[in-house]
Amino acid sequence: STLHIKSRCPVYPGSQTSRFPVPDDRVKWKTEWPEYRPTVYTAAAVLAQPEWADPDVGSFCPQFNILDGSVERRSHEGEYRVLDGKPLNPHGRTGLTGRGLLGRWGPNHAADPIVTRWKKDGGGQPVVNPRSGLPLLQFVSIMRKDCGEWAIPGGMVDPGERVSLTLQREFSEEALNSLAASPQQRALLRQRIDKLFSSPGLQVYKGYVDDPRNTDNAWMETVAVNFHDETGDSVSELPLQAGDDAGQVTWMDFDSTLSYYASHSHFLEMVAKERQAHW
Ligand code: RP5
Ligand code: MG
Ligand code: MG
Repeated sequence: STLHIKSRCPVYPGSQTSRFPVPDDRVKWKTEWPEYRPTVYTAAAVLAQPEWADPDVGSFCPQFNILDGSVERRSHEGEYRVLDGKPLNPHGRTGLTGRGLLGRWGPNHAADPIVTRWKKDGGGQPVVNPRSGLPLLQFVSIMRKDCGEWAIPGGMVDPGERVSLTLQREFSEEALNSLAASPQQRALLRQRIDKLFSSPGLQVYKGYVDDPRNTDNAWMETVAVNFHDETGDSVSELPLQAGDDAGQVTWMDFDSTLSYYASHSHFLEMVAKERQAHW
Protein backbone atom coordinates (compact mmCIF):
# COMPACT_ATOMS: atom_id res chain seq x y z
CA SER A 1 0.00 0.00 0.00
CA THR A 2 1.07 3.62 -0.46
CA LEU A 3 1.17 3.87 3.32
CA HIS A 4 4.25 1.70 3.49
CA ILE A 5 6.91 3.25 1.24
CA LYS A 6 9.02 5.43 3.53
CA SER A 7 8.90 2.59 6.09
CA ARG A 8 11.06 0.67 3.59
CA CYS A 9 13.57 3.44 2.80
CA PRO A 10 16.88 1.78 1.86
CA VAL A 11 19.03 3.39 4.58
CA TYR A 12 17.62 3.77 8.09
CA PRO A 13 17.52 7.45 9.21
CA GLY A 14 20.38 8.74 11.35
CA SER A 15 22.48 5.67 10.61
CA GLN A 16 24.42 3.83 7.95
CA THR A 17 22.26 0.78 8.44
CA SER A 18 20.65 -0.67 5.33
CA ARG A 19 17.28 -2.34 5.51
CA PHE A 20 16.86 -5.80 4.03
CA PRO A 21 15.12 -4.97 0.73
CA VAL A 22 11.41 -5.82 0.79
CA PRO A 23 9.68 -5.87 -2.62
CA ASP A 24 6.04 -4.75 -2.81
CA ASP A 25 4.72 -8.29 -3.12
CA ARG A 26 6.53 -9.44 0.07
CA VAL A 27 5.33 -6.71 2.42
CA LYS A 28 2.39 -8.57 3.95
CA TRP A 29 3.23 -10.93 6.82
CA LYS A 30 0.81 -13.49 5.44
CA THR A 31 2.99 -13.84 2.37
CA GLU A 32 5.41 -16.54 3.44
CA TRP A 33 9.04 -15.65 2.92
CA PRO A 34 11.49 -18.03 4.63
CA GLU A 35 14.50 -16.18 3.16
CA TYR A 36 13.54 -12.91 4.89
CA ARG A 37 16.57 -11.75 6.97
CA PRO A 38 15.75 -8.31 8.33
CA THR A 39 18.61 -6.18 9.66
CA VAL A 40 18.70 -6.00 13.46
CA TYR A 41 19.01 -2.41 14.64
CA THR A 42 18.15 -0.30 17.65
CA ALA A 43 19.89 3.08 17.97
CA ALA A 44 22.36 3.53 20.85
CA ALA A 45 20.29 6.48 22.12
CA VAL A 46 17.33 4.12 22.57
CA LEU A 47 19.37 1.31 24.15
CA ALA A 48 20.67 3.86 26.68
CA GLN A 49 17.08 3.75 27.99
CA PRO A 50 16.06 7.39 28.34
CA GLU A 51 12.70 7.88 30.06
CA TRP A 52 10.83 7.87 26.71
CA ALA A 53 12.17 4.43 25.73
CA ASP A 54 11.28 0.88 26.77
CA PRO A 55 13.94 -1.58 27.90
CA ASP A 56 14.95 -4.27 25.43
CA VAL A 57 12.58 -7.25 25.34
CA GLY A 58 13.66 -10.39 27.10
CA SER A 59 13.28 -9.71 30.78
CA PHE A 60 10.94 -6.84 29.89
CA CYS A 61 7.44 -8.05 28.99
CA PRO A 62 5.20 -5.15 28.05
CA GLN A 63 1.44 -5.65 27.90
CA PHE A 64 0.57 -5.33 24.24
CA ASN A 65 -2.76 -4.22 22.77
CA ILE A 66 -3.84 -2.60 26.06
CA LEU A 67 -3.09 0.49 28.09
CA ASP A 68 0.11 -0.72 29.78
CA GLY A 69 0.35 1.33 32.96
CA SER A 70 0.40 4.83 31.51
CA VAL A 71 1.88 3.72 28.17
CA GLU A 72 -0.69 3.41 25.39
CA ARG A 73 0.08 0.18 23.54
CA ARG A 74 -3.22 -0.03 21.72
CA SER A 75 -3.09 0.72 18.03
CA HIS A 76 -5.54 3.05 16.29
CA GLU A 77 -5.74 0.32 13.66
CA GLY A 78 -7.03 -2.49 15.86
CA GLU A 79 -5.28 -5.49 17.33
CA TYR A 80 -1.76 -6.21 16.10
CA ARG A 81 0.01 -9.57 16.30
CA VAL A 82 2.81 -10.39 18.74
CA LEU A 83 5.40 -12.97 17.70
CA ASP A 84 8.07 -14.25 20.13
CA GLY A 85 7.33 -11.37 22.50
CA LYS A 86 7.67 -8.77 19.74
CA PRO A 87 4.79 -6.82 18.21
CA LEU A 88 4.44 -7.01 14.43
CA ASN A 89 4.03 -3.88 12.31
CA PRO A 90 0.38 -3.91 11.15
CA HIS A 91 1.41 -2.73 7.67
CA GLY A 92 3.93 -5.50 7.15
CA ARG A 93 7.65 -5.96 6.68
CA THR A 94 10.11 -3.05 6.76
CA GLY A 95 13.41 -4.93 6.37
CA LEU A 96 14.51 -4.11 9.91
CA THR A 97 13.82 -5.61 13.34
CA GLY A 98 14.38 -3.93 16.67
CA ARG A 99 13.24 -0.38 17.34
CA GLY A 100 15.65 1.76 15.32
CA LEU A 101 15.14 5.27 16.65
CA LEU A 102 11.74 4.62 18.22
CA GLY A 103 11.39 4.27 21.97
CA ARG A 104 8.37 2.00 22.24
CA TRP A 105 7.81 -1.56 21.12
CA GLY A 106 4.62 -1.47 19.05
CA PRO A 107 2.82 1.80 18.37
CA ASN A 108 4.60 5.07 19.14
CA HIS A 109 1.82 7.61 19.48
CA ALA A 110 2.14 11.14 18.11
CA ALA A 111 -0.19 14.07 17.43
CA ASP A 112 -0.02 16.46 14.47
CA PRO A 113 -1.46 20.00 14.74
CA ILE A 114 -2.26 21.39 11.30
CA VAL A 115 -2.71 25.13 11.85
CA THR A 116 -4.14 26.84 8.78
CA ARG A 117 -5.25 30.21 7.39
CA TRP A 118 -6.40 31.43 3.98
CA LYS A 119 -3.64 32.90 1.80
CA LYS A 120 -4.22 36.60 1.10
CA ASP A 121 -2.77 38.85 -1.60
CA GLY A 122 -1.25 42.30 -0.98
CA GLY A 123 -4.71 43.84 -0.94
CA GLY A 124 -5.96 41.38 1.68
CA GLN A 125 -8.05 39.41 -0.83
CA PRO A 126 -8.10 35.58 -0.78
CA VAL A 127 -5.77 33.99 -3.33
CA VAL A 128 -7.60 31.61 -5.66
CA ASN A 129 -5.89 29.01 -7.82
CA PRO A 130 -6.72 29.79 -11.45
CA ARG A 131 -6.99 26.13 -12.48
CA SER A 132 -9.18 24.77 -9.71
CA GLY A 133 -10.88 28.07 -8.90
CA LEU A 134 -10.44 27.16 -5.23
CA PRO A 135 -8.91 29.33 -2.50
CA LEU A 136 -5.43 28.50 -1.24
CA LEU A 137 -4.66 27.47 2.33
CA GLN A 138 -1.40 27.99 4.18
CA PHE A 139 -0.22 25.98 7.19
CA VAL A 140 2.44 26.41 9.82
CA SER A 141 5.25 24.18 8.62
CA ILE A 142 8.56 23.35 10.25
CA MET A 143 11.75 22.07 8.72
CA ARG A 144 12.78 19.04 10.74
CA LYS A 145 16.35 19.14 12.00
CA ASP A 146 16.74 15.36 11.70
CA CYS A 147 16.18 15.11 7.94
CA GLY A 148 15.73 18.64 6.55
CA GLU A 149 12.20 17.88 5.31
CA TRP A 150 9.20 20.18 5.70
CA ALA A 151 6.66 18.81 8.13
CA ILE A 152 3.71 19.46 10.39
CA PRO A 153 5.04 20.44 13.86
CA GLY A 154 3.92 17.17 15.48
CA GLY A 155 5.36 15.22 18.35
CA MET A 156 4.98 12.33 20.73
CA VAL A 157 2.12 11.97 23.17
CA ASP A 158 3.66 11.72 26.65
CA PRO A 159 2.46 8.80 28.80
CA GLY A 160 -0.92 9.74 30.24
CA GLU A 161 -1.06 12.99 28.27
CA ARG A 162 -4.28 13.99 26.55
CA VAL A 163 -3.90 14.29 22.79
CA SER A 164 -5.50 17.76 22.86
CA LEU A 165 -2.65 18.92 25.11
CA THR A 166 0.02 17.26 22.95
CA LEU A 167 -1.29 19.14 19.91
CA GLN A 168 -1.02 22.53 21.62
CA ARG A 169 2.26 21.74 23.43
CA GLU A 170 4.09 20.48 20.34
CA PHE A 171 2.88 23.45 18.29
CA SER A 172 4.10 25.81 21.00
CA GLU A 173 7.48 24.10 21.34
CA GLU A 174 8.28 23.69 17.65
CA ALA A 175 6.60 26.69 16.00
CA LEU A 176 6.62 29.28 18.80
CA ASN A 177 9.77 28.12 20.64
CA SER A 178 7.97 28.12 23.97
CA LEU A 179 10.75 26.05 25.56
CA ALA A 180 13.10 29.05 25.29
CA ALA A 181 10.53 31.56 26.55
CA SER A 182 10.40 32.90 30.10
CA PRO A 183 7.48 31.68 32.24
CA GLN A 184 5.74 35.03 31.68
CA GLN A 185 6.24 34.94 27.90
CA ARG A 186 5.07 31.34 27.85
CA ALA A 187 1.88 32.19 29.71
CA LEU A 188 1.24 35.00 27.22
CA LEU A 189 1.79 32.68 24.24
CA ARG A 190 -0.55 30.15 25.78
CA GLN A 191 -3.23 32.79 26.28
CA ARG A 192 -3.01 33.79 22.65
CA ILE A 193 -3.45 30.30 21.24
CA ASP A 194 -5.73 28.82 23.91
CA LYS A 195 -8.86 29.85 22.05
CA LEU A 196 -7.86 28.25 18.76
CA PHE A 197 -6.67 25.05 20.44
CA SER A 198 -9.62 24.77 22.77
CA SER A 199 -11.91 24.52 19.75
CA PRO A 200 -12.45 20.86 18.89
CA GLY A 201 -10.55 21.19 15.62
CA LEU A 202 -11.15 19.03 12.60
CA GLN A 203 -9.68 15.55 12.91
CA VAL A 204 -8.50 14.58 9.45
CA TYR A 205 -6.56 11.40 10.19
CA LYS A 206 -6.03 8.82 12.88
CA GLY A 207 -3.81 5.80 12.36
CA TYR A 208 -0.52 4.49 11.06
CA VAL A 209 2.09 6.94 9.74
CA ASP A 210 4.44 5.95 6.92
CA ASP A 211 7.46 7.22 8.87
CA PRO A 212 11.03 6.38 7.78
CA ARG A 213 11.81 5.39 11.39
CA ASN A 214 9.30 2.50 11.36
CA THR A 215 10.53 -1.04 11.89
CA ASP A 216 8.98 -4.51 11.96
CA ASN A 217 8.37 -4.09 15.71
CA ALA A 218 7.94 -0.34 16.29
CA TRP A 219 5.97 2.17 14.29
CA MET A 220 4.50 5.67 14.35
CA GLU A 221 0.79 6.38 14.68
CA THR A 222 -0.85 9.77 14.91
CA VAL A 223 -3.97 11.83 15.31
CA ALA A 224 -3.85 14.77 12.88
CA VAL A 225 -6.12 17.69 13.75
CA ASN A 226 -6.73 20.88 11.80
CA PHE A 227 -7.07 24.16 13.71
CA HIS A 228 -8.16 26.85 11.29
CA ASP A 229 -7.73 30.60 11.81
CA GLU A 230 -10.63 31.61 9.56
CA THR A 231 -10.35 35.37 10.05
CA GLY A 232 -6.56 35.46 10.23
CA ASP A 233 -6.41 37.27 13.54
CA SER A 234 -5.45 34.56 16.03
CA VAL A 235 -2.24 32.55 15.39
CA SER A 236 -1.67 34.48 12.16
CA GLU A 237 -0.64 37.44 14.26
CA LEU A 238 1.89 35.53 16.33
CA PRO A 239 5.59 35.68 15.48
CA LEU A 240 6.70 32.19 14.47
CA GLN A 241 10.00 31.00 15.92
CA ALA A 242 11.49 27.56 15.36
CA GLY A 243 12.23 25.54 18.47
CA ASP A 244 13.07 22.04 19.75
CA ASP A 245 13.39 19.66 16.78
CA ALA A 246 12.49 22.38 14.23
CA GLY A 247 15.27 24.21 12.33
CA GLN A 248 12.94 26.64 10.54
CA VAL A 249 9.28 27.56 10.66
CA THR A 250 7.04 29.36 8.16
CA TRP A 251 3.50 29.77 6.83
CA MET A 252 3.64 27.52 3.78
CA ASP A 253 1.21 27.26 0.87
CA PHE A 254 -0.53 23.90 0.47
CA ASP A 255 1.33 22.31 -2.43
CA SER A 256 0.53 18.83 -3.72
CA THR A 257 3.81 18.75 -5.68
CA LEU A 258 6.04 19.20 -2.64
CA SER A 259 7.20 16.11 -0.74
CA TYR A 260 6.58 16.54 2.95
CA TYR A 261 7.81 14.34 5.80
CA ALA A 262 6.30 10.88 6.33
CA SER A 263 2.57 10.82 5.36
CA HIS A 264 2.07 14.54 5.97
CA SER A 265 1.07 15.21 2.35
CA HIS A 266 -1.89 12.91 2.84
CA PHE A 267 -3.02 14.82 5.96
CA LEU A 268 -2.82 18.16 4.11
CA GLU A 269 -4.82 16.73 1.24
CA MET A 270 -7.55 15.71 3.71
CA VAL A 271 -7.65 19.25 5.14
CA ALA A 272 -7.90 20.77 1.65
CA LYS A 273 -10.78 18.45 0.76
CA GLU A 274 -12.67 19.18 3.98
CA ARG A 275 -12.28 22.94 3.61
CA GLN A 276 -12.86 23.01 -0.15
CA ALA A 277 -9.45 24.49 -0.72
CA HIS A 278 -7.01 24.04 -3.59
CA TRP A 279 -4.76 20.98 -3.55
C1 RP5 B 1 5.58 11.61 12.42
O1 RP5 B 1 6.58 11.92 13.36
C2 RP5 B 1 4.30 12.12 13.02
O2 RP5 B 1 3.35 12.39 12.00
C3 RP5 B 1 4.76 13.35 13.79
O3 RP5 B 1 4.73 14.50 12.94
C4 RP5 B 1 6.21 13.06 14.12
C5 RP5 B 1 6.45 12.82 15.60
O4 RP5 B 1 7.79 12.53 15.85
P1 RP5 B 1 8.84 13.61 16.37
O5 RP5 B 1 8.52 14.93 15.69
O6 RP5 B 1 8.64 13.71 17.86
O7 RP5 B 1 10.18 13.09 15.99
O8 RP5 B 1 5.51 10.25 12.20
MG1 MG C 1 8.60 18.09 19.60
MG1 MG D 1 8.32 16.85 16.46
